[in-house]
Amino acid sequence: MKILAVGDIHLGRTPSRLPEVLAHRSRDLGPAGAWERTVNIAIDTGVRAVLLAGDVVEGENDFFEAYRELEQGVKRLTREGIHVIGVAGNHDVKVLPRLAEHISEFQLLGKGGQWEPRRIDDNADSITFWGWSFPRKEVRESPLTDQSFKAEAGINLGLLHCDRDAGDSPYAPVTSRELQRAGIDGWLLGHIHKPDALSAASLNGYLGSLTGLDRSEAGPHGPWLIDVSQGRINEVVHLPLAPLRWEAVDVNLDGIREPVEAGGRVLSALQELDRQITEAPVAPDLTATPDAIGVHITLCGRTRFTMAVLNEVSKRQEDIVYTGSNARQYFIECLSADTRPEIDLEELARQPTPPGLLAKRLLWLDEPEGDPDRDELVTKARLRLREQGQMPVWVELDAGDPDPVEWLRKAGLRALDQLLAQESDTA
Ligand SMILES: [Mn+2]
Repeated sequence: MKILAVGDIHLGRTPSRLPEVLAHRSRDLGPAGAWERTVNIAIDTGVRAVLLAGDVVEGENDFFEAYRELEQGVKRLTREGIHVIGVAGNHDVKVLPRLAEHISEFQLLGKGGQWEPRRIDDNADSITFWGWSFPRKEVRESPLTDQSFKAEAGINLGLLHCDRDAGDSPYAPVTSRELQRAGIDGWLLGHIHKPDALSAASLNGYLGSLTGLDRSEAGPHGPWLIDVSQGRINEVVHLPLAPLRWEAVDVNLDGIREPVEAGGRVLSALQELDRQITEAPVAPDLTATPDAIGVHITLCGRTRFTMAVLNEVSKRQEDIVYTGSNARQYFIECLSADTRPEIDLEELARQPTPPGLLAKRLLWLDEPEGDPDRDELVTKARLRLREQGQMPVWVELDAGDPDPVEWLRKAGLRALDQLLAQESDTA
């Protein structure tokens, strides 16, 4: 018996930062498109049930859109005899139960924070799903405290939206230990969008968002195909079918002689990425690759053309920069630089010029902690960064203290680049 387990979908969310040329495909490239593909693959592979681990819907305001998308999928699945079973997460605590009232085929488990089992079986096997839904937006106590499962015959799996090992969290905090000691065969978890490495030997963890919602959710995303036979979990396969994927790529500019050469380097990096995506192992007979890739390019290596290349490449940010196999379209979602100057810092540091003084300070950064020059520079920077970080406009971000050494190095190298470019302009 096969089932398909789906993490956070967030219907209603549209992919941000799509380039102009892809804007008309925002539905198909976003959560709704990923859900449609999930339904297709569930039908094609003949699963018995599709499981939704909460945050199916982005929020209250997305009722109508979510209704349209969810209903369509649920109807198609149930027509094929496929169960659709879900729990509510913190995002859809109210909206998912309301949708369930209108889509009678959708089976919401664990309403009001009460654990509830649902058993499905075929001639040979049976699986019991134990589900718990968020009763309110914030739940500060573990849903597993005082909970014991009377495991049924066959396989027993938990379906839960929760914050694992996150301490004092308002989103149903649980510990790995609680999950392990629950006495069931596995856990299909929602909430954290980065998928765990699930396997037949260890089916206990986060399914990950169905599609990466922004560049912080890079890499393969999609549902998990789980095969149960002869009373055991036989196979667990991640199907990276999200139509849009985010990837980070380093483009090394070592040795380019003029800025236009960077174009070839970008292209080679994207070709290599496309090869990896195409060749990544997926279950046989299943096509599950993305249509579009939003790339975060970081320029690296030693070069004196960083600024020129940034300017040149950023002009292409609204275009498709490369079309890979299966007409897969690549666009540059974000561009940053972590390059080093071509020049010899040691030699430059001996010169009594502004670039020389800057080079000297960059070299101090490479010294170990305890070096007086290095420590003084870093301490000053830390204070200045903290001052900035406490300004009302940034406080909300709650991003913690940045690493002063990294900031100094990046800012210093960039300034050095510009200083040297000015010198060569006037020379
Ligand atoms: Mn979520």
